[in-house]
Amino acid sequence: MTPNPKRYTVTAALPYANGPVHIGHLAGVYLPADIYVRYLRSQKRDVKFICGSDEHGVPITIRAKKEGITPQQAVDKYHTLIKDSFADFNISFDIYDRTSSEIHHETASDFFLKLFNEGKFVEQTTQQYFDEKAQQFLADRYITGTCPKCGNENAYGDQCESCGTTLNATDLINPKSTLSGAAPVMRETKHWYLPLNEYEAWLREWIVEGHKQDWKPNVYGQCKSWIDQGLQPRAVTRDLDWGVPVPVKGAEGKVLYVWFDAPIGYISATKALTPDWELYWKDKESKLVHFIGKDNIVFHCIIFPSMLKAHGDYILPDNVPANEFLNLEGDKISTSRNWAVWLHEYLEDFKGKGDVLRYVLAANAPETKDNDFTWKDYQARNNNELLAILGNFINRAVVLTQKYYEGAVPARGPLTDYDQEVLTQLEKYPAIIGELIERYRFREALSELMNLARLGNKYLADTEPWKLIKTDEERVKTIMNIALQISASLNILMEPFLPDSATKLRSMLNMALGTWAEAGATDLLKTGHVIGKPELMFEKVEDAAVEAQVQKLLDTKVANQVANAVAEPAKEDITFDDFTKLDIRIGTILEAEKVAKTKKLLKLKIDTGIDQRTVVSGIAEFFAPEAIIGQQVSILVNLAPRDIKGITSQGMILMAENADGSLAFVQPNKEIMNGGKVS
Ligand code: B3M
Ligand code: ZN
Repeated sequence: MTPNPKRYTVTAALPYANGPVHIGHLAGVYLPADIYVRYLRSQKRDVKFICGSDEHGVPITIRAKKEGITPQQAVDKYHTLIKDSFADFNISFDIYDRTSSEIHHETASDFFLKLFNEGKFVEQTTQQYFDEKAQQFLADRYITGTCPKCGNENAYGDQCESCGTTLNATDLINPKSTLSGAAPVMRETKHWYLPLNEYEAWLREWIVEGHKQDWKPNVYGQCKSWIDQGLQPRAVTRDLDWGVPVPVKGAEGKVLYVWFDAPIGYISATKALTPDWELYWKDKESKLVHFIGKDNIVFHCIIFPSMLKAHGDYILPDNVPANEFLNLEGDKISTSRNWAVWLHEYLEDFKGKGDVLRYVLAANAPETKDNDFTWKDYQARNNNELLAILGNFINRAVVLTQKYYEGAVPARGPLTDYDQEVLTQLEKYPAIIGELIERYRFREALSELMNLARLGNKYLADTEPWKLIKTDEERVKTIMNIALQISASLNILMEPFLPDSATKLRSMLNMALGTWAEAGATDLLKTGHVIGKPELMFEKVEDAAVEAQVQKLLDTKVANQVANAVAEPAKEDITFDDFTKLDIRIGTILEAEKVAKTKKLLKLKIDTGIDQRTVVSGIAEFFAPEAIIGQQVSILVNLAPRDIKGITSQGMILMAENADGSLAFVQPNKEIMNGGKVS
């Protein structure tokens, strides 16, 4: 491996402060970044872990408009929510800043000015879409239309989320303003462009030739295809009233494009963190790593590096280990459809189980392809892996040590070949896991960590100290010593993945957090050291808990169906006389029971005011018989009697049907006499 750099600057994409964060964010960006950083810290490397809220741009103004609040109120609300969620999941940023801060406005403004003064931008007056109804220029995100590449009818003016193509608003077929719905018109406006075409040759050399080996194939491939298609000048300013004002004359009413200012946010946040910030951004011996999701690749690999290059003072990213997307129960995670597991909601339902989600998301991380999160898998990984392998091993080691030696680590005697083999394997794990982490292969790293726990489990299962204690006490001392050494190493090696559980384990072992270099040692716990009391590291996740989560998602699906449902067109006209033939009355349900051997039918006895009669109705899936007795309903009383399952049904109850097929009674909104006419 290449020699270690002097220091690391690790950034995680700045989430838009326009909504809470969900498991897709965690799995794709923040968790891998956190594992990497915790590992580096354990290696005693000099690292700064930088993040914050992205508080500018159209995503914010759209959200604010939707909630009827100001953009400032929106970012204040979501910045706090997001920041707290990250803290709750132990994402260990050195700073979680925000781009509305003064330092950031100043830094972004200065950055722009330097490039402006050095003539690094081209100025262009172009025709841009303008909404005459709303009297404003339309940002790309305020325009939707049909994608020219794939035909998706809801593509945005900057990107088609269906096929991933980056677009210009003018590429869209049948553009529409999302502000007013109107078809936008063209108007003249002046903007500044970063001529990416001038950086093409350099980008080709730096990425296509320079990073073929060490960047992930998905990242490298996207970059190469961008560069191969030929780069165009890209506007870095916008007509918008929210953001960092363009700091030059004649630019009133214009702000920096959010993708120009946001990555500079990494620099401003570092400035806010430490007076030594320049070391982390300008010294060639610093290694800059950007953790992002795949939709941010072009901005971090092409545009931001070109900005840094144009500026001239800054280092470039050494790697951009972008992940693919995480789906949820087979469907794309979507904020607008509420198809997500929100981090703050998860912790309400699974108190103290942050590590379980970290584990499941890391074990199933979308590193090389899109992956799917399911609650069934969540339960299985908790019960069959965390609990049955890791938890079980630690528990046995600690409980038996307490039981046999009152917690004092016993001395090892002579080693068998098996003991020796286990210790040799133990010594290898820190390097195996560490190397995988350094290559951004967190899923495999975690699986190696579990293999170490498996090794411990198997060792105890093979040697059976609980049986041997009756016949060979000396031998048991050696076995337990070795089991404890494995536990102590596990503690160090699991900390990047499972920080809360590592803390618990440290109190069980009564030890301080060691460094990565100490892990794998065969005498991490000295003979005679007294360990602490056993605690349960993981609990079983019961069926009911995950079923409730699945139900929550099903409810969301129904709510979406209802929200998006389109009513059926009206039937053919009838005459008033036709209508008056229907004799509809209000009645009261007196009795209700299920019709035997059917799923859908209820037999009802109804007081119609005229008589008491029997009606068979297909509503059993939606109503429990006992729950509807006494309810008033509308009943068509002059429908000719029919035989249903051997019962004569006299009339029909009127029901209203929802988008998901569920039913409700058509009821009067105050009590009406039985027999009251409906007309
Ligand atoms: N806020 C996009 C996103 O949240 C954007 C990232 C900025 S990183 C400088 O996906
Ligand atoms: Zn498309």
